[in-house]
Amino acid sequence: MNAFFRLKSLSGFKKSAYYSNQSAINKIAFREKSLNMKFTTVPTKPFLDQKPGTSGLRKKVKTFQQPNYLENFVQSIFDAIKAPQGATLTLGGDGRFYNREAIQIILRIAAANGFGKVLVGQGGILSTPAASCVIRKYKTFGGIILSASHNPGGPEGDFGIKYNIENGGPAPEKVTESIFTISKQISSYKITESEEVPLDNLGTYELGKMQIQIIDSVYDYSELMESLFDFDAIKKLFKSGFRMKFDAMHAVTGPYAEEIFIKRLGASKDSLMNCIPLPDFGNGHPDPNLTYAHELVDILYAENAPDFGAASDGDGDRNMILGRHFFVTPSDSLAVIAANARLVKGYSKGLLGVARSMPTSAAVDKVAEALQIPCYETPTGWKFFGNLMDADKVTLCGEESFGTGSNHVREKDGLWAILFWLNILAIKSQSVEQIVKRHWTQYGRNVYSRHDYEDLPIEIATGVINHIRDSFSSITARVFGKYVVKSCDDFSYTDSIDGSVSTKQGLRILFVDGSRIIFRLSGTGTEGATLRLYLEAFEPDSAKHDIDAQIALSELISIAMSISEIKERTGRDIPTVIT
Ligand code: VG1
Ligand code: CO
Repeated sequence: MNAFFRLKSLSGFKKSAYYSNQSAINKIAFREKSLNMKFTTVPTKPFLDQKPGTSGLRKKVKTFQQPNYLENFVQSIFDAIKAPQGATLTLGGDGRFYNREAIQIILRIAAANGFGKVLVGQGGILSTPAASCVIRKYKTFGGIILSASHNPGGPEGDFGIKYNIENGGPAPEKVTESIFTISKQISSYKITESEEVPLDNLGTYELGKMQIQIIDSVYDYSELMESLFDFDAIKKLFKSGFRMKFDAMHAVTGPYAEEIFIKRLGASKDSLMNCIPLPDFGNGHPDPNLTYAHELVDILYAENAPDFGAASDGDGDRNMILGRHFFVTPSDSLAVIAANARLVKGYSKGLLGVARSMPTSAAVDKVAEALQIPCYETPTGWKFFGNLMDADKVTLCGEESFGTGSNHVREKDGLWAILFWLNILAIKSQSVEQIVKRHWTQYGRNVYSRHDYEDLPIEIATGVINHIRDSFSSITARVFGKYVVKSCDDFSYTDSIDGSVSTKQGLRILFVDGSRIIFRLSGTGTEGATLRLYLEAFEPDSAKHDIDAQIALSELISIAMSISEIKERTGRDIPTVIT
């Protein structure tokens, strides 16, 4: 045993006892005398590029590995949040390359900054929704999540870090702005000296006065899921011969999926694929969409395809839903979940309201109207939903970018969405395709697609955006084929709870018939710029619902091309990714 921390093994405790005997464990751990720690204050110089984007600070691993880069940002977080002495922090990540090293550094900085306790996911792993669950369940002051979500990992890949507040959700803009301001002025950080903290065994360690508790977050998260969904009904569904294929894409949800689908729900072992988390995601791109999850897509479109397919992303907050030979757009998935929520145990009392990000299709708006509940439109990024959920204004939230979630945590939640669908399927005895098509017949179809142009030179991408904004006055009221422009704007949002205003959240071209073209630049990339084009057209006529989205949207796509001059300005004939 080294000089700086002591392990109290919990192997004598059963899992359930582990949680109910929390205070007993603490007492045992504290029987050991705290050791004197050697704190150091290290002088540093600011990096000027530590501005958090849509979801935390994301950079190349190599950037994070520079001396003091991570340390500066973590100290800036701690300076910004001003946690009281002795506060508890949650810490974990998606397991990507550099996760373990970063956790060791953060623990030592946390100890030097006066935290009393850190809850760390076993092996340093916590999916984003599980981290949100842990922050809420154990009422920790906040949490640090290490993830670059669906961005590729490995030594040449991406790394990321974000701070979540005590409600379990991403820090709002006023906090991320304060972190950025501090990061530009930082002159030193505090750190303790320590040997490596073992992260793999459940147990409690002492690092000076700070306690480190390695927790089994798979258990906490699975319990939460079991409280929301009818596991018996889903078990019966699997017993009846229903076949599923879930692709964890070698990212964080593998262990969670094993516990929930195999152990608790009795699905067969071959229901899961790519469930071993790897630091480089098996050299893949853990983004659950038709392009990057093609291995799963091929299975679901093969002859003897399973009934249901699903995937989640690097940090487990995104989901993709597939039926046999059928893809459910995330916007439709949100609408179907909202329309069927009352069938599901945890939501049987109905929904308080729903919220979607601005570029997400208005399919859920139609459901909200029918249910006579409020529907909110927020800027892109989950951080804008937190206030609405905390104020009990909404139960469900969603984004077109494969993110769906509810007020059970304050993050989008991939496995939650998949379980929601399984629960609906167990009750309705209809196929995924039937459920979606009947939904369209009832509410009309919001035909939707997103085209991404990745890795563009930044000046060219901003040039496209500026050009579109400049043409607003000349295109308003103009007629393009069967479409008439109603209005154009740069979306701005005023939070109805705290009054904060977020401007420049995406360029909207709105048409008289409700169709929309939206352009915005991504805030999660680490190289060049990604230009996103979102397209939506409403089709009330069920005789036309079977049409392929790209064909149905072809006229809007050419209008978008002509207004934006994307092809001329970028030299790209086709988008990098279409979802
Ligand atoms: C993208 C998505 C956005 C999502 C964000 C974080 O942001 O469009 O809807 O909230 O990623 O998701 P951007 O700025 O690149 O468009 V995740 O799973 O990457 O944390
Ligand atoms: Co993610």
